[in-house]
Amino acid sequence: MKNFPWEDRPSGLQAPMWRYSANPVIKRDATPTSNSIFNSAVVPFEDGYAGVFRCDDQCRRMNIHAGFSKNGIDWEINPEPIAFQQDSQTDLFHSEYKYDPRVIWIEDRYYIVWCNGYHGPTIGMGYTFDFKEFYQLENAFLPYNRNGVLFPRKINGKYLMLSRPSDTGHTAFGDIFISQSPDMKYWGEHRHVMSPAPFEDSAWQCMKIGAGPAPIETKEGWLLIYHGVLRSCNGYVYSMGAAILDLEEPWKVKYRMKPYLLSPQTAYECVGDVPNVVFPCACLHDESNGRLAVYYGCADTVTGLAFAQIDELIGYIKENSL
Ligand code: BMA
Repeated sequence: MKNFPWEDRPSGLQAPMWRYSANPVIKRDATPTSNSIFNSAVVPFEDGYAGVFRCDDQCRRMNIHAGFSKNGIDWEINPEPIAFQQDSQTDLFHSEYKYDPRVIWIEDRYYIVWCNGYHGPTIGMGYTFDFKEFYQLENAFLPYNRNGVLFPRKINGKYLMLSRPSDTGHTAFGDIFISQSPDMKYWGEHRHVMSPAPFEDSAWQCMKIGAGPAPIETKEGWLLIYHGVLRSCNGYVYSMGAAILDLEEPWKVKYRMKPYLLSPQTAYECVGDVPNVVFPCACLHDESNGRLAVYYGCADTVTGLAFAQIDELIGYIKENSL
Protein backbone atom coordinates (compact mmCIF):
# COMPACT_ATOMS: atom_id res chain seq x y z
CA MET A 1 0.00 0.00 0.00
CA LYS A 2 1.42 3.39 -1.00
CA ASN A 3 1.87 6.11 1.61
CA PHE A 4 0.47 3.99 4.43
CA PRO A 5 -0.16 6.25 7.44
CA TRP A 6 2.32 5.12 10.07
CA GLU A 7 4.49 6.11 12.99
CA ASP A 8 6.71 3.69 14.93
CA ARG A 9 5.83 2.69 18.47
CA PRO A 10 7.25 5.23 20.94
CA SER A 11 10.35 3.77 22.60
CA GLY A 12 9.67 2.18 25.96
CA LEU A 13 5.93 1.71 25.31
CA GLN A 14 4.72 -1.85 25.93
CA ALA A 15 1.06 -1.47 24.96
CA PRO A 16 -0.13 -3.20 21.75
CA MET A 17 -1.59 0.04 20.33
CA TRP A 18 -0.24 3.58 20.25
CA ARG A 19 -1.62 6.94 19.14
CA TYR A 20 -0.41 9.09 16.26
CA SER A 21 1.62 11.90 17.84
CA ALA A 22 -0.08 14.57 15.70
CA ASN A 23 -3.63 13.51 16.58
CA PRO A 24 -6.32 14.48 15.85
CA VAL A 25 -5.87 13.95 12.11
CA ILE A 26 -9.26 15.50 11.34
CA LYS A 27 -10.28 18.55 13.31
CA ARG A 28 -13.87 19.46 14.06
CA ASP A 29 -14.00 22.32 11.56
CA ALA A 30 -12.51 20.54 8.53
CA THR A 31 -15.53 21.59 6.43
CA PRO A 32 -17.00 25.10 6.49
CA THR A 33 -20.23 24.01 8.21
CA SER A 34 -19.06 21.15 10.44
CA ASN A 35 -19.51 21.16 14.19
CA SER A 36 -17.59 17.90 14.54
CA ILE A 37 -16.11 15.11 12.37
CA PHE A 38 -15.62 11.76 14.09
CA ASN A 39 -16.70 8.04 13.91
CA SER A 40 -15.62 7.79 10.25
CA ALA A 41 -14.46 5.13 7.78
CA VAL A 42 -11.43 4.99 5.49
CA VAL A 43 -10.34 2.55 2.72
CA PRO A 44 -7.51 2.34 0.14
CA PHE A 45 -8.68 4.01 -3.08
CA GLU A 46 -6.82 4.63 -6.36
CA ASP A 47 -3.31 5.83 -5.43
CA GLY A 48 -4.32 6.90 -1.92
CA TYR A 49 -7.34 6.68 0.34
CA ALA A 50 -11.02 7.58 0.36
CA GLY A 51 -13.43 7.73 3.22
CA VAL A 52 -16.94 8.36 4.40
CA PHE A 53 -16.99 10.82 7.28
CA ARG A 54 -19.56 11.49 9.93
CA CYS A 55 -19.98 15.26 9.94
CA ASP A 56 -22.44 16.81 12.35
CA ASP A 57 -23.18 20.31 11.06
CA GLN A 58 -23.74 23.57 12.89
CA CYS A 59 -27.48 22.79 13.04
CA ARG A 60 -26.31 19.58 14.75
CA ARG A 61 -27.71 17.46 11.92
CA MET A 62 -25.86 14.16 11.48
CA ASN A 63 -24.82 13.20 7.94
CA ILE A 64 -22.06 11.43 6.01
CA HIS A 65 -19.64 13.04 3.56
CA ALA A 66 -17.05 11.62 1.15
CA GLY A 67 -13.39 12.59 1.52
CA PHE A 68 -10.02 11.89 -0.09
CA SER A 69 -6.38 11.73 0.96
CA LYS A 70 -3.03 10.80 -0.59
CA ASN A 71 -1.43 9.73 2.69
CA GLY A 72 -4.32 8.83 5.02
CA ILE A 73 -3.47 11.79 7.26
CA ASP A 74 -4.23 14.98 5.32
CA TRP A 75 -7.87 14.87 4.22
CA GLU A 76 -10.09 16.87 1.88
CA ILE A 77 -13.67 16.34 2.97
CA ASN A 78 -16.53 17.31 0.66
CA PRO A 79 -18.52 20.15 2.21
CA GLU A 80 -21.79 18.63 0.96
CA PRO A 81 -23.17 15.35 2.33
CA ILE A 82 -23.39 12.29 0.07
CA ALA A 83 -26.51 12.44 -2.14
CA PHE A 84 -27.52 8.81 -2.59
CA GLN A 85 -29.25 7.73 -5.77
CA GLN A 86 -31.88 5.09 -5.63
CA ASP A 87 -30.79 1.58 -6.45
CA SER A 88 -33.11 0.16 -9.15
CA GLN A 89 -34.54 -2.37 -6.68
CA THR A 90 -35.15 0.14 -3.92
CA ASP A 91 -37.98 2.54 -3.24
CA LEU A 92 -36.66 3.67 0.11
CA PHE A 93 -35.17 7.10 0.48
CA HIS A 94 -36.37 7.95 3.91
CA SER A 95 -33.44 8.97 6.08
CA GLU A 96 -33.83 11.40 8.94
CA TYR A 97 -30.12 11.24 9.69
CA LYS A 98 -27.02 9.20 8.92
CA TYR A 99 -24.11 8.50 11.24
CA ASP A 100 -21.23 6.18 12.18
CA PRO A 101 -20.41 4.85 8.66
CA ARG A 102 -18.30 1.80 7.89
CA VAL A 103 -16.88 1.19 4.38
CA ILE A 104 -15.67 -2.11 2.98
CA TRP A 105 -14.60 -3.39 -0.45
CA ILE A 106 -16.52 -6.57 -1.33
CA GLU A 107 -16.09 -8.29 -4.69
CA ASP A 108 -16.46 -5.35 -7.09
CA ARG A 109 -17.48 -2.27 -5.12
CA TYR A 110 -17.29 -0.35 -1.87
CA TYR A 111 -20.23 -0.96 0.44
CA ILE A 112 -21.20 1.67 2.97
CA VAL A 113 -23.17 0.77 6.07
CA TRP A 114 -24.35 3.39 8.54
CA CYS A 115 -26.83 4.07 11.28
CA ASN A 116 -29.88 5.34 9.37
CA GLY A 117 -32.76 7.31 10.83
CA TYR A 118 -35.87 5.42 9.72
CA HIS A 119 -38.49 5.89 12.46
CA GLY A 120 -35.58 5.39 14.84
CA PRO A 121 -32.05 4.21 14.24
CA THR A 122 -31.45 1.18 12.02
CA ILE A 123 -28.83 -0.12 9.59
CA GLY A 124 -28.71 1.77 6.26
CA MET A 125 -26.74 0.42 3.30
CA GLY A 126 -25.39 1.67 -0.01
CA TYR A 127 -22.52 1.27 -2.39
CA THR A 128 -20.17 3.19 -4.67
CA PHE A 129 -17.57 2.35 -7.28
CA ASP A 130 -15.81 5.71 -7.35
CA PHE A 131 -16.82 7.79 -4.27
CA LYS A 132 -18.60 10.17 -6.65
CA GLU A 133 -21.86 8.36 -7.36
CA PHE A 134 -23.51 6.60 -4.43
CA TYR A 135 -26.49 4.23 -4.49
CA GLN A 136 -28.72 3.46 -1.55
CA LEU A 137 -29.95 -0.07 -0.84
CA GLU A 138 -32.75 -1.28 1.41
CA ASN A 139 -32.19 -0.96 5.15
CA ALA A 140 -30.79 -4.24 6.41
CA PHE A 141 -32.97 -4.48 9.51
CA LEU A 142 -36.02 -3.12 11.29
CA PRO A 143 -35.38 -0.38 13.84
CA TYR A 144 -33.78 -0.25 16.32
CA ASN A 145 -30.24 -1.20 15.51
CA ARG A 146 -26.76 0.34 15.28
CA ASN A 147 -23.16 -0.56 14.47
CA GLY A 148 -23.76 -2.58 11.30
CA VAL A 149 -20.44 -3.96 10.04
CA LEU A 150 -19.98 -6.19 6.95
CA PHE A 151 -17.36 -8.93 6.57
CA PRO A 152 -15.07 -8.44 3.54
CA ARG A 153 -16.12 -11.68 1.81
CA LYS A 154 -18.84 -14.31 1.74
CA ILE A 155 -18.50 -17.19 4.18
CA ASN A 156 -20.16 -20.46 3.19
CA GLY A 157 -21.95 -18.67 0.35
CA LYS A 158 -23.47 -15.89 2.48
CA TYR A 159 -22.65 -12.26 3.14
CA LEU A 160 -22.32 -11.59 6.85
CA MET A 161 -23.07 -8.53 8.93
CA LEU A 162 -22.51 -7.79 12.61
CA SER A 163 -24.97 -5.48 14.31
CA ARG A 164 -26.11 -4.34 17.71
CA PRO A 165 -29.89 -4.20 18.36
CA SER A 166 -30.63 -1.06 20.39
CA ASP A 167 -33.38 1.34 21.40
CA THR A 168 -34.33 4.87 20.33
CA GLY A 169 -32.14 6.58 22.90
CA HIS A 170 -28.74 6.20 24.48
CA THR A 171 -29.18 2.44 24.79
CA ALA A 172 -28.05 1.11 28.17
CA PHE A 173 -27.61 -2.46 26.88
CA GLY A 174 -26.24 -4.16 23.80
CA ASP A 175 -24.94 -7.46 22.46
CA ILE A 176 -23.27 -8.08 19.10
CA PHE A 177 -25.20 -10.37 16.72
CA ILE A 178 -24.41 -11.68 13.24
CA SER A 179 -26.86 -11.96 10.33
CA GLN A 180 -26.48 -13.69 6.97
CA SER A 181 -27.69 -12.82 3.48
CA PRO A 182 -27.54 -14.39 0.01
CA ASP A 183 -27.90 -11.04 -1.75
CA MET A 184 -27.19 -8.04 0.57
CA LYS A 185 -30.95 -7.45 0.74
CA TYR A 186 -32.59 -10.19 2.80
CA TRP A 187 -30.89 -10.79 6.15
CA GLY A 188 -31.58 -13.76 8.43
CA GLU A 189 -30.06 -16.78 10.16
CA HIS A 190 -29.21 -14.47 13.06
CA ARG A 191 -26.70 -15.70 15.62
CA HIS A 192 -25.53 -14.24 18.91
CA VAL A 193 -21.81 -13.37 18.99
CA MET A 194 -20.93 -11.58 22.25
CA SER A 195 -22.56 -9.99 25.28
CA PRO A 196 -21.08 -7.30 27.52
CA ALA A 197 -18.50 -8.77 29.91
CA PRO A 198 -19.05 -9.30 33.64
CA PHE A 199 -18.30 -6.13 35.60
CA GLU A 200 -15.93 -8.02 37.95
CA ASP A 201 -13.75 -9.19 35.03
CA SER A 202 -13.71 -6.41 32.46
CA ALA A 203 -15.68 -3.35 33.48
CA TRP A 204 -14.74 -1.24 30.43
CA GLN A 205 -17.07 -3.45 28.35
CA CYS A 206 -19.71 -4.32 30.95
CA MET A 207 -22.67 -2.25 29.76
CA LYS A 208 -22.75 -2.59 25.95
CA ILE A 209 -20.48 -3.46 23.07
CA GLY A 210 -20.54 -2.82 19.31
CA ALA A 211 -18.45 -3.85 16.31
CA GLY A 212 -15.95 -1.31 14.97
CA PRO A 213 -14.02 -1.69 11.71
CA ALA A 214 -14.76 -4.53 9.24
CA PRO A 215 -13.18 -7.75 10.55
CA ILE A 216 -9.71 -8.59 9.20
CA GLU A 217 -8.98 -12.17 8.09
CA THR A 218 -5.98 -13.80 9.77
CA LYS A 219 -4.74 -17.37 10.22
CA GLU A 220 -6.09 -17.30 13.80
CA GLY A 221 -9.56 -16.14 12.77
CA TRP A 222 -11.31 -12.83 12.11
CA LEU A 223 -9.72 -9.96 14.03
CA LEU A 224 -12.59 -7.80 15.29
CA ILE A 225 -11.85 -4.43 16.86
CA TYR A 226 -14.90 -3.23 18.79
CA HIS A 227 -16.02 -0.67 21.36
CA GLY A 228 -17.15 -1.39 24.89
CA VAL A 229 -18.95 0.88 27.33
CA LEU A 230 -18.71 1.38 31.07
CA ARG A 231 -21.42 3.34 32.90
CA SER A 232 -19.64 5.55 35.43
CA CYS A 233 -21.11 7.93 38.00
CA ASN A 234 -20.36 10.65 35.45
CA GLY A 235 -21.76 9.05 32.27
CA TYR A 236 -20.73 6.51 29.65
CA VAL A 237 -17.04 5.76 28.92
CA TYR A 238 -16.30 4.27 25.46
CA SER A 239 -13.11 2.20 25.07
CA MET A 240 -11.68 0.04 22.32
CA GLY A 241 -11.01 -3.70 22.51
CA ALA A 242 -10.43 -6.63 20.17
CA ALA A 243 -11.55 -10.24 19.74
CA ILE A 244 -10.83 -13.12 17.39
CA LEU A 245 -13.80 -14.86 15.78
CA ASP A 246 -13.82 -18.31 14.20
CA LEU A 247 -13.06 -18.16 10.46
CA GLU A 248 -15.86 -20.48 9.30
CA GLU A 249 -18.41 -19.82 12.05
CA PRO A 250 -17.70 -16.23 13.06
CA TRP A 251 -20.45 -16.22 15.73
CA LYS A 252 -18.00 -18.30 17.78
CA VAL A 253 -15.60 -16.13 19.80
CA LYS A 254 -12.13 -17.73 20.12
CA TYR A 255 -10.47 -14.99 22.17
CA ARG A 256 -11.57 -11.68 23.59
CA MET A 257 -9.52 -9.06 25.39
CA LYS A 258 -9.97 -8.61 29.10
CA PRO A 259 -8.05 -5.30 29.36
CA TYR A 260 -8.94 -2.54 26.89
CA LEU A 261 -6.81 -1.79 23.87
CA LEU A 262 -7.28 1.98 24.06
CA SER A 263 -9.36 4.00 26.50
CA PRO A 264 -10.03 7.75 26.57
CA GLN A 265 -6.92 9.29 28.14
CA THR A 266 -5.71 12.20 26.02
CA ALA A 267 -7.28 15.66 26.13
CA TYR A 268 -8.94 15.23 22.71
CA GLU A 269 -10.51 11.92 23.82
CA CYS A 270 -11.63 13.20 27.21
CA VAL A 271 -12.88 16.66 26.26
CA GLY A 272 -15.39 17.42 23.50
CA ASP A 273 -19.10 17.27 22.74
CA VAL A 274 -19.34 13.88 24.46
CA PRO A 275 -16.42 13.42 26.88
CA ASN A 276 -14.53 10.14 27.31
CA VAL A 277 -15.19 8.42 23.99
CA VAL A 278 -12.90 6.46 21.67
CA PHE A 279 -14.99 4.90 18.90
CA PRO A 280 -13.19 2.88 16.15
CA CYS A 281 -14.85 2.65 12.70
CA ALA A 282 -12.04 1.78 10.25
CA CYS A 283 -8.74 -0.07 10.08
CA LEU A 284 -6.21 -0.09 7.24
CA HIS A 285 -4.03 -3.19 7.03
CA ASP A 286 -0.76 -3.38 5.11
CA GLU A 287 -0.33 -7.12 4.52
CA SER A 288 3.29 -6.69 3.40
CA ASN A 289 4.45 -5.69 6.90
CA GLY A 290 1.50 -6.32 9.24
CA ARG A 291 0.87 -2.66 10.01
CA LEU A 292 -2.58 -1.59 11.19
CA ALA A 293 -3.86 1.99 11.23
CA VAL A 294 -7.11 2.44 13.14
CA TYR A 295 -9.32 5.53 12.64
CA TYR A 296 -11.43 6.36 15.64
CA GLY A 297 -13.78 9.08 16.80
CA CYS A 298 -12.56 11.06 19.81
CA ALA A 299 -15.09 12.58 22.24
CA ASP A 300 -17.69 12.74 19.42
CA THR A 301 -15.74 15.74 18.10
CA VAL A 302 -12.59 14.89 16.09
CA THR A 303 -10.95 11.88 14.39
CA GLY A 304 -7.79 10.20 15.66
CA LEU A 305 -5.40 7.58 14.34
CA ALA A 306 -3.74 4.76 16.28
CA PHE A 307 -1.32 2.03 15.20
CA ALA A 308 -0.56 -1.61 15.94
CA GLN A 309 1.34 -4.56 14.48
CA ILE A 310 -1.15 -7.29 13.67
CA ASP A 311 0.92 -10.23 14.97
CA GLU A 312 1.67 -8.46 18.25
CA LEU A 313 -1.99 -7.55 18.64
CA ILE A 314 -3.16 -11.13 18.05
CA GLY A 315 -0.57 -12.41 20.53
CA TYR A 316 -1.77 -9.86 23.08
CA ILE A 317 -5.44 -10.82 22.62
CA LYS A 318 -4.59 -14.53 23.10
CA GLU A 319 -2.51 -13.86 26.20
CA ASN A 320 -5.06 -11.50 27.77
CA SER A 321 -8.31 -13.26 26.88
CA LEU A 322 -11.41 -13.33 29.06
C1 BMA B 1 -23.32 6.01 20.56
C2 BMA B 1 -23.39 6.54 19.14
C3 BMA B 1 -22.02 7.04 18.72
C4 BMA B 1 -21.39 7.94 19.74
C5 BMA B 1 -21.48 7.33 21.13
C6 BMA B 1 -20.98 8.25 22.21
O1 BMA B 1 -24.60 5.65 21.01
O2 BMA B 1 -24.32 7.60 19.08
O3 BMA B 1 -22.18 7.76 17.53
O4 BMA B 1 -20.03 8.14 19.43
O5 BMA B 1 -22.82 6.99 21.42
O6 BMA B 1 -21.76 9.42 22.27
